[in-house]
Amino acid sequence: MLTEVPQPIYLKDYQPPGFLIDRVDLAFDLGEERAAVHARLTVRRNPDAPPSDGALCLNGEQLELQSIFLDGRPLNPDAYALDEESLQIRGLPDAFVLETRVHIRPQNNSALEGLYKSGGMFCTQCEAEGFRRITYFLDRPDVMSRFSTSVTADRSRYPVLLSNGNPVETEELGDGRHRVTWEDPHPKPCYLFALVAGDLRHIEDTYTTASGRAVALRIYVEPANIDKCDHAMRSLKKAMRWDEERFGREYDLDIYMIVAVNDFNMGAMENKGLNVFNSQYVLARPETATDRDYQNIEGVIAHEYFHNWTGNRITCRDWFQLSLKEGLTVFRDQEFSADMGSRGVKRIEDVRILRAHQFSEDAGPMAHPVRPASYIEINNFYTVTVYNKGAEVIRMQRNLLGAEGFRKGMDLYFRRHDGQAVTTDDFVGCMQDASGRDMGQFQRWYHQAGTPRLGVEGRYDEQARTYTLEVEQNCSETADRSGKEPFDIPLALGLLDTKTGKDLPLTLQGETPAGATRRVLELRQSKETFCFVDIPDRPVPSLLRGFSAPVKVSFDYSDEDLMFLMAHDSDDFNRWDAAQELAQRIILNMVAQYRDGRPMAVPQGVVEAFGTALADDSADKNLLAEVLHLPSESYLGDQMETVDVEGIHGAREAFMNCLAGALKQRLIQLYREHEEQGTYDIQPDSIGRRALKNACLSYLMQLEDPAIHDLCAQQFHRAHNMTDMIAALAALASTDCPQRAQALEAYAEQWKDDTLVMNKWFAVQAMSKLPDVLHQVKALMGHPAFSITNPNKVRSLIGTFCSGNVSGFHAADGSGYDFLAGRVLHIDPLNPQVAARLVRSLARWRRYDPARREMIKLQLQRILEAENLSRDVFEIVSKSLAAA
Ligand code: 7ML
Ligand code: ZN
Repeated sequence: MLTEVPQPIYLKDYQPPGFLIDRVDLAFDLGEERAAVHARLTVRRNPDAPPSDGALCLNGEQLELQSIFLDGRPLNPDAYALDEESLQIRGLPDAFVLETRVHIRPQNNSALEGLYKSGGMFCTQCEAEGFRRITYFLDRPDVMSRFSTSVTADRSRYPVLLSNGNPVETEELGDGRHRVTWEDPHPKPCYLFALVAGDLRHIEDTYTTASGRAVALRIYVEPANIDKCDHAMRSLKKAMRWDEERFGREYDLDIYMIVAVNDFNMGAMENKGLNVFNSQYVLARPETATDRDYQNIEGVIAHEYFHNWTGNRITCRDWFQLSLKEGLTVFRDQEFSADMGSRGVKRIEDVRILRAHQFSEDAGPMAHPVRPASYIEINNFYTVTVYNKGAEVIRMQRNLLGAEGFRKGMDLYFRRHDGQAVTTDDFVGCMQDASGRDMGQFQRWYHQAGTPRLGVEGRYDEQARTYTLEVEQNCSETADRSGKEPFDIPLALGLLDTKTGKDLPLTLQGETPAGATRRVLELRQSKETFCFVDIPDRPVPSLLRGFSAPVKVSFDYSDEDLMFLMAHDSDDFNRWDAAQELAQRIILNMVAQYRDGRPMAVPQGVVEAFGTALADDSADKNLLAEVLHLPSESYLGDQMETVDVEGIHGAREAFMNCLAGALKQRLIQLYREHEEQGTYDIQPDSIGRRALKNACLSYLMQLEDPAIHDLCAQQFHRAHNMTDMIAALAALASTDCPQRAQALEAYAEQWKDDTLVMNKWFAVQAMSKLPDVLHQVKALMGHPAFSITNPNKVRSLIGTFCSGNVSGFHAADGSGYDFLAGRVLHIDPLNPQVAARLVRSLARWRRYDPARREMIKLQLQRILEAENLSRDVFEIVSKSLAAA
């Protein structure tokens, strides 16, 4: 906790470690009051270290040192020094064995970093710097060691004792206690260490690798959840097969274990051979989990599995390189999900997240490059920029090198760096060496923050039958002040013939025609010109197909151009994007009309364009549901000079209302045609049917029509799956009708014993559009199913309200801001990571009107004045207040 002003750590100060730790032998003795940890470290000086004072400085926090031995002898007290964060030892030989024994208090660990208790079980979370709360160690990823771990605990309370690698010994100790010893043959950084002890059941399966080795697969859960593991197991096997087929990567141990825990700060963790998961990314049955949950589970299981190669075997040199493993692994899990379901829909979902969260991060006070240059608290850098923009930066390399060149680069990366701790420069170096393409300029994507904007102009020359595109790139200054030189940008595009709606063959001046209708142009200069020949008429350009780079594009499309693209573009993504752009444009116009006291109007042609989209019976239902899913209020706000909270809410509601009213009959028809039939499955077509039906329902529920309220309540009460149940409940929760309270009560009664299902109940109420939502949220904090120490509960109720419910949170009286600041101050001493995530909702205060700006600023100042603020919250709040 904060004693002086926390100081940043800089990438430029990186030094290799002075010592290496080849072996670690850990012995845990788990008790009800405390745990004793014995560590035996086999240490030697690092031959590649720069000259230093020769002292060994081990990280350690909140440890009670009991004893310390050097080469078997107690260490003289004046040979070492202890402070709050470290243990320093002087006068050491070149190689030695250091033994420490410490006590720690997992029962009191509410920060959920290091060793802690979740319900009745012990578990660990060590990334990024949690291992230093377990024992004294060089807690940095470039120190890789062979681990053995013995765990001793009461047998009846903790029948299952797990750690990384393979079990090598089991002992009954006679006094009601038992011990299991594990050995991990693969050297690893300590952030991949894991331990689990508890009363757990598991399901088991086997996987035979491409080379014919059998791997035991186990998923461990609390006994009550044993019937919710099958989907996770199927997902794991699919991920293992996919990584063999697509990347030639096989699993490398005899056993792979996943444990689901209820108290977890993040989504999951890739500990070697022993993944620990937030239970919401493991447990699913049709009655308890939505289609989205099923997809998330498949994606997160894959993500953690893929880390075995991209993260564990090849790891990060330091935490500035976090995107080396995270950007790459997100890219891999996105590709996997695209192959498992619909590629076009997956791309839309991923870009929606990137635009809504990463573009907004880049434009605010927390902007940072994919490879940051400094940080105060590394936990604050597990961001959409490092993860999702990092994945886009990988995808661009594939777009530039082609699938084959990229695969060669990946093969080289695995060959060259297996077993090492490396940098993002090393990764790009492999892409360059394998392809021969100069990637020097491309590196700027890693080092410069900010979202480039492409200003595109098109000129048609009737005489010459040429179409010339001028592309100018710009990137505004960001809060981190990383300079802005032109980026190396792959721009995929096509040109549509206005007569036929078909793609034209693309030939650049001076080329021989090759017939390609989609091309990737490479932009390197701040201004580039491309001249296409043999173009029969003024075409409509389809720019940035598939979102080939994480940039914003401006082109002077007319409404008619957008409707044309919406109807004809051969690129699924751009067809959807044209609809989004059109809806955004109309809604923002309506905001201006509303502000000026004019009536809000939706052009008839726009209603018809959406009607035409809905009329197409052959359309992919998932894609159609995405078209109906309008840009969110917060994304619309990002597009304005100053966010107009009431205007955006009013305009977006009015736009939906207008479509719902005009297209009512068709929406009802589509709803009826896609009602539940037969048994539930998660085939893309079934998911699409539900997505489309529930999108129709949410439009229809805008109409304040009692018959539709009944229809919605009926769907709720008859639903056999959670997708349909929660869609109906969410619509009711925002509607002032008699069916609302009834449904909410019935749900709570049915699901009061299922903690994950109750999280959805909190979230739909936190999203309510009704005026007393904050009052409800406050009341729900007193509900027996709520807990302020459980991150999932806090995110479902408080997080959903503060980041998902724009008009509720930004209520004009500032009550939402006061509420959030109070919760942050309450949670920070318990769990700084969770508090720091929540407080981000206040970070972009300068975007609002003067009255809101002042109120948010006061709350930020109130937080900053608190005593003992964590570094986590301090960094976000101080940067929010500082950036101009
Ligand atoms: C991203 C994770 C963390 C933080 C998981 C924690 C992880 C670090 C961990 C995509 C899919 C699933 C989880 C996450 C995520 C934020 C997000 N190493 O594996 O990256
Ligand atoms: Zn990850």
